[in-house]
Amino acid sequence: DFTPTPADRFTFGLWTVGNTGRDPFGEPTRPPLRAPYIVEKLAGLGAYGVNLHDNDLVPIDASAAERDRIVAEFRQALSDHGLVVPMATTNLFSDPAFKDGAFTSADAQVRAYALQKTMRSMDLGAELGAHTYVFWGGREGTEVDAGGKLLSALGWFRDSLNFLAEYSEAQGYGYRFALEPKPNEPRADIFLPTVGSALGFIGTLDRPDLFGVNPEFAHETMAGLNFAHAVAQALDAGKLFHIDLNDQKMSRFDQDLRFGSENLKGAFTLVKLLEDSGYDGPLHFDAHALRTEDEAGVWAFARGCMRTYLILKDKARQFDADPEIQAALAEYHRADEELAALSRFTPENAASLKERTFDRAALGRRGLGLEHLDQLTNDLLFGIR
Ligand code: GCO
Ligand code: MN
Ligand code: MN
Ligand code: MN
Repeated sequence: DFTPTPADRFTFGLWTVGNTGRDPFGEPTRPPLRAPYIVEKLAGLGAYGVNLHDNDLVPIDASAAERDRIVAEFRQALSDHGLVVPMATTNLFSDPAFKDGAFTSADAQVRAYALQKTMRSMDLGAELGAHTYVFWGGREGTEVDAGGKLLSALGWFRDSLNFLAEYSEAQGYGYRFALEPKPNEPRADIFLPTVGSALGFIGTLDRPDLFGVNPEFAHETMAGLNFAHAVAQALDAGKLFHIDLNDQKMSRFDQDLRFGSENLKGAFTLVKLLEDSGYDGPLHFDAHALRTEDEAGVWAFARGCMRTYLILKDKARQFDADPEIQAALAEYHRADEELAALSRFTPENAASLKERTFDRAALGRRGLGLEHLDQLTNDLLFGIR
């Protein structure tokens, strides 16, 4: 009946269900929720885990004693309700000190402070049992490119990530790091704006094996890109370390909509891709309830994210079992053993392929049946198959 259990690996951030509905134009519409209460509620809904930024839990100016008390209370709630913390991350965007970036600030003091804050946050994450550490560089970008940091910024970013990877190894934390790209918001132009950019950058790090990506549905969509294609590229590279699920209208402000609420077919494609790929990491919802909602609406939002995923997962199973859909797929994919063999390079194969005759006109005439297949997919999603 599409009720989630921890085996489904659904996670939420403290900042997601804890979102108070504040936006650039308006005050909060909901009171803040305490972290232990969020843990209790998420566990009750069947989630697997909860993720956090350092300051979602511990205020930036907390004393050491306060920090320890807050963390102890949170750990107690986790163990009482059986929730885990698979991922942790740093808030390097809220404090005014980070207004021009953290690792890519033009100010060496800010860059060093960002390293210090991240090391402390990594300590916290490790204490809570996190194995994945996310870097979302929300403030790592520019409005004024006359500031001249384009060539330096990526180097500063690289040095910081190299430092933090060494720190993790030296401490024995064993983190896997996931870079989360976003094209804009809050900065006009954020560095490493897409999954492809992040994958390219990872190859320039000292320990590329420790780094992967945390793609987000909304972020590629804001850039006008196809999210499933980006995820497929990350999977192909063995770099899908984490994923942020939500929804978004193209080319708009960052909406963080309930998963599947806007682009249902895109969500289906994604779920099918994830399930087919064997991805076994957490399925994290980085989204929040609409500003119009009260607390009941927040839990309706959280239930809806998980329910939609499970329904689409079931649709993916139906898709694979549907004879008419499978026949359409078999029509579309035409394999040829002999040509496959010939396409493995040897000088003889190359010579033979160069001489081969192809019926180009017939290739061009062949209909692929994709209109039919797509409508079958729609019918399946409409629930009439
Ligand atoms: C956003 C981002 C963030 C990050 C978070 C964890 O658009 O605000 O998606 O929510 O995911 O900071 O890294
Ligand atoms: Mn986002
Ligand atoms: Mn967002
Ligand atoms: Mn995110």
